[in-house]
Amino acid sequence: MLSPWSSQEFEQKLRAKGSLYHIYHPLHVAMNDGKCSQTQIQGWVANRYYYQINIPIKDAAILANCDQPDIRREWLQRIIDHDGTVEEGSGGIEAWLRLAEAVGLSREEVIDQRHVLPGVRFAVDAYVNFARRASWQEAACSSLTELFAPTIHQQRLDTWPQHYPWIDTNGYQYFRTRLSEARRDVAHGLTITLQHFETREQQEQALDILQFKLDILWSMLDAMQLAYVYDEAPFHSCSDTNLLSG
Ligand code: AHQ
Repeated sequence: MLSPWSSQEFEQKLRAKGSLYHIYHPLHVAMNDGKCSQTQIQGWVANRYYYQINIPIKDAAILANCDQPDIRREWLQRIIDHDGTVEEGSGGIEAWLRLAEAVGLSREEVIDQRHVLPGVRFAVDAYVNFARRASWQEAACSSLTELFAPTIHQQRLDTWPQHYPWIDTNGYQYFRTRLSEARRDVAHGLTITLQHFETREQQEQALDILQFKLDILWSMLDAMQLAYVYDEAPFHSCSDTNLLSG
């Protein structure tokens, strides 16, 4: 029977998963090296919209599973961060639509999800469905990929303006806002995780949950890489005649 890691060791193991974060995915590397075309940036923004609109749904699933008012009170802020308040144009989803317009997409073509790739949809839906059936503590643990998120948001703010001067800088508000929101969210998610997963077996399960979420983020970019970099979107190799033969 293996003894549990200390809190410090457990946190270190969680942070070490950062080596597998999607900041190292070739599409993100190309993006931050200025190697992406406008179409590739637009594809990423339109597909990530599906992730953004599902975060509040995921967080609402966590609230629904959580029986502790003090945890719910704090977790509720995440939904407000994305859905905004009655104030016109507030919230992360609105900010993401401003990013969409800043890269040359229309609100309509993003909101109607016409560009969302099957692989992106499946990965995001897997995250929401996990949060629905897992315990609220397990779902809180899965949000800890945000341990690594401030770096990726900062990297976009540091590199995109000079690489992509055609992007209206008003679109970057989302990344700026997430710098502080992610840090606040992570502090809460980490406290829950370090306290809940006590035995060594539970701590190992927490690492597996974090790996599951890293897989989700990586798989989303794999679908986009195939479609927008290799020009091999789903069904690209099917000929129209296949459809005619019925
Ligand atoms: O914009 C992001 C965001 O609002 C969230 C919520 C959080 C969660 O609950 O899983 N994760 C997350 C992430 C956001 N942006 C991603 C990016 O690369 O811009 C990173 C992603 C994450 O690391 O999980």
